[in-house]
Amino acid sequence: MRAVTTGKDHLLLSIAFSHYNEKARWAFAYYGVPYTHHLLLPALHIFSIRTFASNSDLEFDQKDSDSSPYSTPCLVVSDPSRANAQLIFRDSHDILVYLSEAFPSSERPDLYTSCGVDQTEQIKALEKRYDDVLGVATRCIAYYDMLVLNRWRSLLSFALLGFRNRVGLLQSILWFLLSPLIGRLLIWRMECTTSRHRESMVLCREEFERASKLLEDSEYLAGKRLSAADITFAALAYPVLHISHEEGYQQYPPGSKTISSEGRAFMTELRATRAGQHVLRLFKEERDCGSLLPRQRKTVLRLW
Ligand SMILES: N[C@@H](CCC(=O)N[C@@H](CS)C(=O)NCC(=O)O)C(=O)O
Repeated sequence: MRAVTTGKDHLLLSIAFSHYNEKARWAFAYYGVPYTHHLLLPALHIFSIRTFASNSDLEFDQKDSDSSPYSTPCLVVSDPSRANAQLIFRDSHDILVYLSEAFPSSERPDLYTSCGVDQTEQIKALEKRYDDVLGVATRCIAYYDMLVLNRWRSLLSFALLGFRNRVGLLQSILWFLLSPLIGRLLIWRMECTTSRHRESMVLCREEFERASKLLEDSEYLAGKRLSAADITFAALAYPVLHISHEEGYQQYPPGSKTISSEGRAFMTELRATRAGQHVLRLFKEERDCGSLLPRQRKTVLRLW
C-alpha cells in the first residue's frame, strides 16, 4: 500500500507499550498516513505532553477515571504552509474520527462506515464500550499481574522497556532507574487492588463472550469488513492476550517473563475463544497494513 500525501505534518506522541496508543498507531497504518512518532514512557510522558497542553486552546479534561490531563495518545497536526495552524487531538477515538474523515479511500474505507452506513451507530457504541470498560479492565489486569503478582520476575524486563523500544536515551536511563517506583505509583494511581483485579477479569471475560457472539454471525465485529470496533477491541485486548512483537504488536511489549502463572492461564483461556482468535488473526494479517514505518521525532541528541 502506498503512503498517502497529506500536505500536513502529523506528530503522534504515544507511550510505547500502551494499548490506547496502539489503537491510534494502528489507524495511522490502516490509512497509510505518514507520521512522526515520539515514543514515551509512563510518568515521564508528562514532560513532553505538557508542551502541547499549555500551547493548546483546548480544555484538558480527564478522559476517564484512570487517566490524567496528560493522557496519551496525543496527535498534533500542523500545516507547514500556515504558521501556528495546529490541531491537537487528545483521545484515541478523536484521532480515529479525524483520520477516517480526512483519509478514506476505496481500498481503505472510513472505519465507521466500512460495514455500511447503517452500522455506524453500532460501531461507535462498541468502540465506546471497549474504550470505557475493556481498555480500563485489561490495563488493570496487565499491570496488577506484572507489578504485583509477578513483581520480582518482571523487574528487569519492565526496566528495559525504554531501551527495547528505542525511546530517547535519557528517558530510557531515567526509566531504568525509576521504573520500580513508577510501577508502584501506577498501581496506586489506578487503584489496582486485588478486588479490582478480580472484577476486571470478570468484565474482560464478559466482553470476550459478547465479542465471540458477534463473530458467530459475521467475519468482523460489525459486518464484513474491518471497522473501528475491531481495531479498538484488538488493541485494547492485547495486554491480556500478550500479543508479542513477533505476533504483530509493532513496538516491544513487556514480554513473556512478566506474565505470572495466573496471567498465563487467563491468556490461554482468552486466546481459545472466538474473539481471542479474531484478535490474533487481526494482528497477524491486518496490523502491518504494508505502511511505511513512522519517522522518529528528532530531539536534542536523541536524548528524550
Ligand atoms: N480514553 C482515552 C484513554 C487514554 C489513556 O488512558 N491513556 C493512558 C495510556 S494507556 C495514559 O496516557 N495514561 C497516562 C496519563 O493519563 O497521564 C483514549 O482513548 O485516548
